[in-house]
Amino acid sequence: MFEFKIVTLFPEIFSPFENASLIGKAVEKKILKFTYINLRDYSHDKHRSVDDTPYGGGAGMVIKPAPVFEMLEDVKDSYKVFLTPGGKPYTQSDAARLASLDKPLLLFCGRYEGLDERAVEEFDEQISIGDFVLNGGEVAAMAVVESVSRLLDGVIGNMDSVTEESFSSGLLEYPQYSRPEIFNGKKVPEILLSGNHKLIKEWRKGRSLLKTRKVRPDLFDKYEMSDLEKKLFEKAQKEEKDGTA
Ligand code: 6GU
Repeated sequence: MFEFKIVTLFPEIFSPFENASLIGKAVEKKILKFTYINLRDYSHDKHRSVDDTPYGGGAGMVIKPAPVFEMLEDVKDSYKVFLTPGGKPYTQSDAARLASLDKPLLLFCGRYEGLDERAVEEFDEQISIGDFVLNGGEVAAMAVVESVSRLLDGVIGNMDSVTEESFSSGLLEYPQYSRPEIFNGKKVPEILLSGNHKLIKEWRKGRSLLKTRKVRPDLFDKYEMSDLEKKLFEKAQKEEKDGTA
């Protein structure tokens, strides 16, 4: 059983997420477990406050170190992640690494303008889910939970769909089609109807490379193409140019 310990001032945000779809089923099957920790339970003043104004001035409020240190005393068994836009950009390989942890994964959702640096230093790592700012770490925590969960045995029916998808290969996924064969005058690429699995696989690789270069040149530049892949990429480029794609 994989356990997520979520530290948040808003545990109610997670309830529909935890109960719906594949995550909900995985909880029922006891593959996943969620524990919620409300930082306010570690505040001792009458207003249950966990934040204060920043030293040096400036806008907003900062989460104080004391409740965080006290909370961390209760979760010494966990791998501790602080979710913050100031963290390291999260990738699929981080998801794979976290999914192989042999201890609970604690996700600390920041709120306000930040967290006292002395508390930040207590975490094993800091993660950001992208170059934009959220009001708090809760939505980021859900992104981490979902990306980690689906790599655990038994959460997703067909593990092939995990290994074939975008990023596990370093490329974006090829385009997919389903019935009908012609929709709004647009036809499904002929090759996909051929039943020739080798050619289909090659066509998909070509499209995958083409899409990655167009949408994510950063990923494309990092990817090392084999000789066959170079040919498939050139073929896809030509087909696109000729309008036979
Ligand atoms: Cl992890 N937290 C917040 N508040 N904003 C973010 C983020 C995290 N990742 C991207 N933006």
